[in-house]
Amino acid sequence: MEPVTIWTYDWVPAGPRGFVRDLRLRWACREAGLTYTVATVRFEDRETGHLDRQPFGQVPFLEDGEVRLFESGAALLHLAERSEVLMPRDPAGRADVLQWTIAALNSVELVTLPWWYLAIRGDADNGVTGWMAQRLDHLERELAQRDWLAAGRFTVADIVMADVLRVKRVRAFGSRPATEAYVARVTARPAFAAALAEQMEHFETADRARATGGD
Ligand SMILES: N[C@@H](CCC(=O)N[C@@H](CS)C(=O)NCC(=O)O)C(=O)O
Repeated sequence: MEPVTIWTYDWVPAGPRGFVRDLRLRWACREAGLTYTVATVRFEDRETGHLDRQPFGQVPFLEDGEVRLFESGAALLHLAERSEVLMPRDPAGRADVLQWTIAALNSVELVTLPWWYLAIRGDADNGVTGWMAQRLDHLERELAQRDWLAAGRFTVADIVMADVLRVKRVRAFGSRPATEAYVARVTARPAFAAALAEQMEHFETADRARATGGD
């Protein structure tokens, strides 16, 4: 099988390193044993340089033969179609994975992202806090009942949910032991550690190239 291509930025400032969402795709490919190459667009050109591939000028996006996908969730579900490791094939298990993947993005990240955005601007006690706490409390109740989110085993839904929840600041208030254990369990997977190390190395290599005028 041809490798898929994961697109990310050539470089980003230190802050977002380790959290750029190409990590989700690297992680999924590693879990599934899918080979991939990484291609880059210039960070400085993000508003203009690749709008044909990502209409919001963001990363990641994915190429798999004729298939081109933006949105990390869409790209992950595409990878899950390629490997049963990421999503079971029985209708009930598949449906469970789909609903929890969308829930991670559209019910949890939908709230954690604006909260985080306000918090890093010094407004941690903002109007979104109660909303986020409520969402995390509901999730805590779910996670207290099982080790993995969907289909009774690790799936792509865990990649997205753990990636959303591993932002420490988001979990820094309230006591949610099942959520803590869940994030620790999912991020203890070797494929996560390898994807994280690879992303850090990618941007450190870019630092070195820029320092020597290689950009
Ligand atoms: N919903 C999108 C969000 C993508 C996103 O926020 N990407 C960040 C990097 S992790 C980005 O490109 N930020 C730069 C920008 O928004 O200009 C997805 O999941 O793919």
